[in-house]
Amino acid sequence: MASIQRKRDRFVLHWLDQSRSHRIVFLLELLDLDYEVKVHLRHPATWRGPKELFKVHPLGKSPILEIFHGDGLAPLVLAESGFIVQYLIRTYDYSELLTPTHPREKIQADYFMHYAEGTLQPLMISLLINSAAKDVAPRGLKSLTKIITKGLNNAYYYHEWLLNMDYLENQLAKESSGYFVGNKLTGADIMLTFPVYENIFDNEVGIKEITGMKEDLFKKYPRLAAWSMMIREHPVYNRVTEIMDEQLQEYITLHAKKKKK
Ligand SMILES: N[C@@H](CCC(=O)N[C@@H](CS)C(=O)NCC(=O)O)C(=O)O
Repeated sequence: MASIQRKRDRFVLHWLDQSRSHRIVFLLELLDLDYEVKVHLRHPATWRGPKELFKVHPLGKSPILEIFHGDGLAPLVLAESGFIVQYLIRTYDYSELLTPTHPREKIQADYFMHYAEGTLQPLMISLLINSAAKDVAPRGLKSLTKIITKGLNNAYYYHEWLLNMDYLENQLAKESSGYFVGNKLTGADIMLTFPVYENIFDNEVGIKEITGMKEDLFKKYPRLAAWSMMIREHPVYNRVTEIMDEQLQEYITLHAKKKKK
């Protein structure tokens, strides 16, 4: 009975361009759920999200997922990617498409869903902020800022990032299936699409710039590279990229027309 009711649930995803929210569309498509995407755009200069996001959640971040249960009540509003992914898989993965069968693998998949935002992503953000510090430093202090932030990165963040890259490469070697947990795509892979595929392997020039890494990423981490290519070529991931490119274009055209009026 409960699952029949859940099948009627409708979802509204607050999606921001070039953000973590892409992986939620990937999951909604994989689970074949009845969803709609509300497009939000970053401010071109500050790169921050728009104030409309604050109307949906007090932190004004994306992704935010609204779940309508068709009972006339206010929607359930979920934030935090890892939590959203875990909740959607636990509640709506009726055919266990993304749910590991072995209890230990379920725990391991849950761990990686938290690890992606709890450990890996903050390191990436710190590296990014340090590399951007010189751009906001006053003229005359740019070189000094660069020396200081490079020092911080080499003493901590870059070292930690390398430790995490080795950890993830070894995890893929241990599983030997091409996936992070067990022998199929799970929430772990979905959560890692953003930091590993989007931020690193689909951004080779950018990641070299923010980390200062000289080696060839694809040679140093062949398993992570192969996993990233598997994500890039995944038919549903591809479809989601096409859907979102289209929606983004529609949104831009509509807003350009509104501005002209
Ligand atoms: N840990 C949160 C982070 C959310 C977050 O920082 N989202 C970014 C997009 S990737 C955002 O909304 N940035 C816009 C802003 O901070 O103004 C999650 O995983 O959902």
